[in-house]
Amino acid sequence: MFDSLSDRLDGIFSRLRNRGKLTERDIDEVAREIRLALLEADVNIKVVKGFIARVKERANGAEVQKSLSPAQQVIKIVHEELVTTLGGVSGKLSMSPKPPTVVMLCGLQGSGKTTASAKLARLLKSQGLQVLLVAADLQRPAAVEQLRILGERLDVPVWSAPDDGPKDPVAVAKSSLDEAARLGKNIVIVDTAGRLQVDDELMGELVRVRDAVRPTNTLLVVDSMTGQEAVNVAVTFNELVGLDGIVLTKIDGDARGGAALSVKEVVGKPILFVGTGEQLDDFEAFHPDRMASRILGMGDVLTLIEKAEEVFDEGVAAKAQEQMAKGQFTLEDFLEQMRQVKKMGPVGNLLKMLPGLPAEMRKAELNEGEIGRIEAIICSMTPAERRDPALINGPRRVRIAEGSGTATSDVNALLKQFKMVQQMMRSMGGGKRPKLRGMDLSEITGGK
Ligand SMILES: Nc1nc2c(ncn2[C@@H]2O[C@H](COP(=O)(O)OP(=O)(O)OP(=O)(O)O)[C@@H](O)[C@H]2O)c(=O)[nH]1
Ligand SMILES: [Mg+2]
Repeated sequence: MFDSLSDRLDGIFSRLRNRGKLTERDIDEVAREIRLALLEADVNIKVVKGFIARVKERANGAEVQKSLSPAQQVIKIVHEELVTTLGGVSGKLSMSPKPPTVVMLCGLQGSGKTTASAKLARLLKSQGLQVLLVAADLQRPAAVEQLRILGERLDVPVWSAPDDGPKDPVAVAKSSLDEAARLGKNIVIVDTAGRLQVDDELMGELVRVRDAVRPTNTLLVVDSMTGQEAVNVAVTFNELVGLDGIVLTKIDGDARGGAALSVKEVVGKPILFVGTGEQLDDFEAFHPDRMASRILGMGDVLTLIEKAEEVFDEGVAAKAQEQMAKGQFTLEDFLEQMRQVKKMGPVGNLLKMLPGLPAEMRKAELNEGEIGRIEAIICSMTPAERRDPALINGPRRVRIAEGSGTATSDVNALLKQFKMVQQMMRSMGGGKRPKLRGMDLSEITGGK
């Protein structure tokens, strides 16, 4: 996700790391490189200009902290400005004081509206809400069926036009409110038709559907792969239909980041959710601070923990969090987590969020087989070795490799990887704050 931007920034910052004090010229140079990186990521030019001006001003300014190295200061500033650019604070769905809360999803054809409707239904249902899905896309013949299938998988009812009746999306939308009342649903999610181009007919229909259901939240679904163009679309939709927020989809692909980084500033509406894959649970509330950390390649411990908690044994998760905070994360905990992660199915997404993973590793898709290998290696260690990997000298490495049917280089790689994760966790858990929540960047980079 946003890999090329991450790599560029990583390169810029790693060159900075070896520097002592930064002169104004150094800062100019860094600013120029960041500017290029953002432009290449297809970020809106105005957004880039404002961003760079703020970074430069702050980096040259008086807010120099003695506790941070010059590179850390710049990274901290860039991180904070990224957070601001991404929207500052995490947005939320508005809940109607008088249920049902209606969420209408609109957007261009293929942007991911139907998928996002179902994913949102799943998320809200998992939070204990009673959801009704509404198939108000009567343009594409298979659209209703697509939503019906998704609803069935989620065990969420889908309201649609009668098979033999008139195909009127406004009527479907309107009657869905009665159906929600009848079924006692407190959330209504309306999936609407898309078009290839923003056209008057679509907008007219959308406005009529909107007026029929009076949404508590009108969300625009934006394909992040379309880059800055997506932002222009958002401006038009906002003018014509009125938006409350954005759902950014397909950020798991090789999107460059332009849409994510431009949309809040250009349209003035926050990103509320992101689609991170094709599966129904590949969907998250959007947190600007976490996204900024991910772009800067700092991993995303919070999302990882949150996601893990959905699936993890609560006991195991609580223990891991406690261990991390105390800086006592051992290979045994690592193994336990691996096993939990394995339970979660496709793991590439999750592992990429682990902090401290070098860029190349974040990119590598870890598959079940690799996890199996890691598991075999850890299982071939004695309990003492798992608790204290420093014990694992050359001969022990050979023994472990033999025991697990792997190569010594695999064992070495795992130990190195674990050590980095452990160091990262230590530097976050250290200090006075026992909790991971509320950490700031200086705590992440401070240990380095
Ligand atoms: N990788 C990935 N694919 C996604 C994501 N969201 C949607 N898709 C895929 O994008 C394609 C289009 O998704 P839909 O939900 O049908 O899009 P839509 O906006 O409803 O399309 P129309 O109704 O035809 O306008 C499907 O193949 C989805 O599986 C995502 O977050 N990541
Ligand atoms: Mg659709």
